[in-house]
Amino acid sequence: MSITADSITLNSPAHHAAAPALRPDLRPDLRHDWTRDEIASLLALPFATLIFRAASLHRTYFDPNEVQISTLLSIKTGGCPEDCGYCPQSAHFDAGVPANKLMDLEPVLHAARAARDAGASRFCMGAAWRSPKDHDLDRVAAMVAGVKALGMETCVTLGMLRPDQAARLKSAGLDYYNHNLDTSPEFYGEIITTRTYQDRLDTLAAVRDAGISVCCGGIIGMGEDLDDRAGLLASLASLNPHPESVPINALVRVTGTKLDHAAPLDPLDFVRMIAAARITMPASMVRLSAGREALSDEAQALCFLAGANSIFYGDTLLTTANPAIARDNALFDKLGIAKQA
Ligand code: SAM
Ligand code: DTB
Ligand code: SF4
Repeated sequence: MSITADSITLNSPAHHAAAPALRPDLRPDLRHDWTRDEIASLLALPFATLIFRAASLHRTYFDPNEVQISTLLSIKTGGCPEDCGYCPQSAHFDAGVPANKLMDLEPVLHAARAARDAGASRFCMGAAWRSPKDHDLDRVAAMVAGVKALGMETCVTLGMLRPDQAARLKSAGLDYYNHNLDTSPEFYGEIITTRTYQDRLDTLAAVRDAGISVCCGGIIGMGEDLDDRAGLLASLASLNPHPESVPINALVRVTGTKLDHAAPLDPLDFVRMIAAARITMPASMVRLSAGREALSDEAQALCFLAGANSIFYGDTLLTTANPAIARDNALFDKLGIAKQA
């Protein structure tokens, strides 16, 4: 059975329920040939049509009333040599974030246990590095093994990786590596000059080749246009397989960074980006990441409707504010959302 909405043909839940034996990579919704123009057209659809289409696909792949709770910990904060224009941890800006050393193992495991006890099933550790030094990687590998032993899904984001470093993390039990493309290839140079788009793609290939799941997304609200947003999604969806996890961040404007004065993002454009990510990568986790602190409950509800199925939970992301746990719990209660086990 198919439904036609404004000339777009949808596969209904009934259609998918009738074909459970299809391999995920053979399912008709999983395309790797999305063009930028097609995605720009998606982003510009009438809002109700876009959300309907995204929500319909969402429920063919996921329980729409379940959201995964992740907790982030900055295991090495500040003093980063890269010049990412959005980032308070870059040493190129004075955003009041002091440079710290890599944390010891025990406090990291303590934080992971606390996150697990608060309901998180995924623990993501971030380090403000261009790329990890091998002796630091051994210490991070011990953290990964320790968090994994607590029964949590593990993710780290450490900058650029060589293939042998990815293999080292895989053998420690790492589930996901986060490394974002951030924006379109064309707009990228406006934001970052110290590493190239191709550097990022090379790291993603090393992660994929090591057998680690890929977590890769980007940021909107940096002054990019709709075409750049489409270009980011086209780059992500061209990866084969799709990243299993796609964080969509709204810029958190931090005083002292290059993008401090970027124009504010319309929350409905954030919802549109979530919806287009869901449509172009329907089987991936779409993570409603940085920027939730500035979103109303109503805007977040629209993001969940549009296909977001993961949030970061806890008062801080890496260095910036995130909604308080009590507010998130109240929102989940109001919406009837369950935390994914
Ligand atoms: N240093 C590593 C790297 O960039 O490869 C990992 C940590 S980095 C902080 C992880 C991601 O956080 C960035 O790729 C970016 O997408 C996001 N991010 C950083 N600062 C942000 C901000 N102010 N607003 C929104 N997202 C941000
Ligand atoms: C991602 O895409 N967003 C998270 C996670 N990956 C590591 C990080 C957001 C960081 C926001 C800025 C900060 O708190 O420093
Ligand atoms: Fe460094 Fe990552 Fe921040 Fe870029 S985003 S400055 S690489 S910590």
